[in-house]
Amino acid sequence: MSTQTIVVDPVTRIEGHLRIEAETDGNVITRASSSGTMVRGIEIILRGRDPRDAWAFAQRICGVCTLVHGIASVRAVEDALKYEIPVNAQLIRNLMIAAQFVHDHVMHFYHLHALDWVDVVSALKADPKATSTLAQSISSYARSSPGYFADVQNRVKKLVESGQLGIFANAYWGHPGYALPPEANLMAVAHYLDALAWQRQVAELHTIFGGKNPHPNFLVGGSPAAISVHSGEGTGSTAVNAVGLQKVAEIIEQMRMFVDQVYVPDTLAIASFYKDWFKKGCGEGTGNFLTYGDFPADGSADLKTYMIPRGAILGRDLSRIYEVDLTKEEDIQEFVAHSWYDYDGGKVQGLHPYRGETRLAYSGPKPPYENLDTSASYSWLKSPRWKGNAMEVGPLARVLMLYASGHEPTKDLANKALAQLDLPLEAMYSTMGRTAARTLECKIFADAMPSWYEKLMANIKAGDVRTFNERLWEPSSWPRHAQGVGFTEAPRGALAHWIVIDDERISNYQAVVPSTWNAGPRDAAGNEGPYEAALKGQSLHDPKQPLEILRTIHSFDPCLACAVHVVDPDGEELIRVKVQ
Ligand code: NFE
Ligand code: MG
Repeated sequence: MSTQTIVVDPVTRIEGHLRIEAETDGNVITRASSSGTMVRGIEIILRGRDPRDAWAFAQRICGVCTLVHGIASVRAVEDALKYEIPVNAQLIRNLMIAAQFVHDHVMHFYHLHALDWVDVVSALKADPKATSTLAQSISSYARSSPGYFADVQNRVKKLVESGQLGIFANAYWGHPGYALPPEANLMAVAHYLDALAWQRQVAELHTIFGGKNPHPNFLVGGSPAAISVHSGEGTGSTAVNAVGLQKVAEIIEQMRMFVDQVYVPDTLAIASFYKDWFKKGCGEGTGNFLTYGDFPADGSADLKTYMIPRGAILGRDLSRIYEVDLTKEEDIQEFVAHSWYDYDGGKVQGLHPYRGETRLAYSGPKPPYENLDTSASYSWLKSPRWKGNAMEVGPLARVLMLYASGHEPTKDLANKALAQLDLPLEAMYSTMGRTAARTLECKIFADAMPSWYEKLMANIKAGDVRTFNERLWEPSSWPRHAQGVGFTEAPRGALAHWIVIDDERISNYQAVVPSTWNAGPRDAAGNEGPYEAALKGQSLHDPKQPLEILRTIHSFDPCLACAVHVVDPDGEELIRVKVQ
């Protein structure tokens, strides 16, 4: 058998810069390596600042998961300063986080992942009338007439004839791995375009509660906009009024309509043509899953009230959920054995984020180069581990955690979807399982939004319009030293920020991000990260057109902008904090 190394660099239709190297024996991947090739410098500028401002900087880590770093940041400060928030603020945060999920997941499916499964060029061969019949057989979505699909087809035809494919450029069109009939391809392309318009409208939910999107505003201790149902619309009023609240209800309905009538049926339809991608050996990661939890039922910090539970699953064993403690020194650690960093105590140890160090040690190849030296360091990502295990975070982890903990809506939806596709639960441990889990949780979170909205409205009607806790807003009342962790479930998985505050200022700040968990390199013990594990054993139809690599990597929805750490170009130590 011939061996070779396939390089995909940059992986496109993601956020940030990712390189995949896959060593193959014949057409089968025997060893894969995931490398974050970009550096950023946000965490460092947080040092010395007022902790109440941290969210505004941290949020700029990424423009895709546009609010999650803001949420993690304000929660970290609130945890450090023992700062409770009013129930209305929690409900508003739930709505904003859920809106981020729905927006982000739909965009990922259509705009970043769909073209791995949908052949745009084949859509030109579709019969618009047959496409309409197909669309109407799977959904009641209004935009499904033959004329509508003929219109879309003409638009795509013009693009292809112009030779400038624009948003559809650069894919392996015509690859035999594409299995959809032309009509299904045309339907999906139409929904790709619809999703573009839809996402622009629904992003407005963030602007109502947070002033803008991307990067809505936040506030340590609550929600930034006051609620005043009687305040007027337009200039001079920054409060959320009755018109804004009514708009929120409409957006929730718009979100649910698109998820129910477009995203869910499209996922099921596409998945039914790609059942091979549910099989063992097709994209399973490490078999270990981690969630931090999110969506508190009320203002309390009691994890038992959270809709998404916290926990760890090891080795696919859903009968046992391990407890996860974000503050325990030995539980969550980041390793740098194969990262372009060093630690004060050497490269082999792991450090808990409260003691995290970010210290450049670049000894990689200088461009132009052929290959990474994967026996040494090969990524700007660290390798986070939970009790030494490489954990997958994200939609699949959450759906399994909800399923394993007996969440009825999840069990019901998952069982129905699997029955429709005639697949066992084990099929979820795969590339298509991960993609289907994203759709499934999107529906679960969208469906939960009306109950949070109704609670908020009931509080307002009962006269409780409190959105902010003013206690502790005076820094002189803070303890001299405090530390805390703020966590959330971001679209790509468990996210936490750890903050250390000394004398009213930030003395250390560490973010361990979902894509770092999933895309990180091997650790000191040689354990692969989830991307690396997921690619191993995959066979490629044509190593020159590694569509299969894109399918599996995209199923994780990579965001390398989030995942990389901070460097100082002079190689100086940037952050060192001693635990008390
Ligand atoms: Ni930049 Fe992010 C999400 C975070 S990624 S997209 O979701 O946090 O790892
Ligand atoms: Mg970090």
